[in-house]
Amino acid sequence: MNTTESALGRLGELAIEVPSWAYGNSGTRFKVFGTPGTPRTVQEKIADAAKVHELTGLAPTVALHIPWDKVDDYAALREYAAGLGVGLGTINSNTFQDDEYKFGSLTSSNESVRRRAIDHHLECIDIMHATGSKDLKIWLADGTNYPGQDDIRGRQDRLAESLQEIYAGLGDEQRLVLEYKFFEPAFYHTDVPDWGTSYAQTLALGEKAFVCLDTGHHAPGTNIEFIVMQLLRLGKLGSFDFNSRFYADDDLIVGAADPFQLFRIMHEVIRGGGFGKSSGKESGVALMLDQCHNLEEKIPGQIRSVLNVQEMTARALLVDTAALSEAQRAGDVLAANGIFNDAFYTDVRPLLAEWRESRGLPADPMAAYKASGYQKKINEDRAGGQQAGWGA
Ligand code: PSV
Ligand code: MN
Repeated sequence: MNTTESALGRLGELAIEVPSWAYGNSGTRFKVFGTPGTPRTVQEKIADAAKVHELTGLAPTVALHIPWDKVDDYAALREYAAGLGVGLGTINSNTFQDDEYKFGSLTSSNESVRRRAIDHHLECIDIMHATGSKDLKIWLADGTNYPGQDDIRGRQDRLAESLQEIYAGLGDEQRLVLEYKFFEPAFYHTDVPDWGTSYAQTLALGEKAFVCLDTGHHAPGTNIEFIVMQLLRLGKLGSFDFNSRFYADDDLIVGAADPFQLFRIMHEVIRGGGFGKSSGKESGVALMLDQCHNLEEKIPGQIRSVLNVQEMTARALLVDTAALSEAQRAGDVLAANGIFNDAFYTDVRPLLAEWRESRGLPADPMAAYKASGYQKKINEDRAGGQQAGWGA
């Protein structure tokens, strides 16, 4: 086995979680476009996600968003998903769409609003027991728009208290991941703006609490792979929300805007023990997509996304780490940079096509989807009813 083959051998460990909301309609605050074939129910979203997994072998689980994906019987939903060959993954809470949360949720100074937000999370944990989900993902829209609008320290203290109560409700195998975002919908301050705040809050909670890094939630120019390295070093990187951005939180296809950044991130993930299995144990870092397909078709948009992650993971696996360390130790700046870039510039697409075929998958999943007739079928079958939308 040559070095390329043995490095790429680890590719089988790659598993990417897809978000149910990527299959629904989405848009901007200006317009949400409807599209033929869009799911009307969570079952139809799961069926679309299962198609992505069937053609790529990369997306074995689907994340749900509550209440968007609320059903009466979660055990039945789990069985339905299993029947299609996928599992139910992360449960995302939602405290950003009810009028009550206008001034905050887990940080609110209004005790009944804060109670409502905590109870919503406890309900999410109950759902996780029925779905078999491991992670509760919390992203808060909490923040203020104007200096002086509220007591930012008091809000931080209430956040800590609320999180403690939610954390206490977790089962032994369950985890809480706290996502940070530096702006939007609040524009002056947000209550969990950065990895430092998420780290401090999750550290105070305990070993079942981790940070979620959404690649679209940083100021332009931020060195995201540095944050990845640091959180792995501290043992607090729980999950990713992958997407790409040109300007703000654009939620575009991961790897579309800056494949080199995705490569650099995957390099740190692999190096820091955040990839796949080491000594038979899962790394504990969940790779999830958090994207919206406003203009492009949604299912091929998701297929392209998981393939992009696979491609950059393959390139990152090809970094000659021994040669890189040697060049680094020797202080040979250009040699080290050259070794790093050699891996990035390697065209792994033919190898990946072979890799897929050897596993009974289509060599070209995008083409296989086009040829499958699935889109035509759902366009016809899903006439009528209320199409699922991002909800805003
Ligand atoms: C917020 O921008 C966010 O990244 C959170 O993960 C939400 O749950 C998700 O987007 C909704 O699309
Ligand atoms: Mn996110």
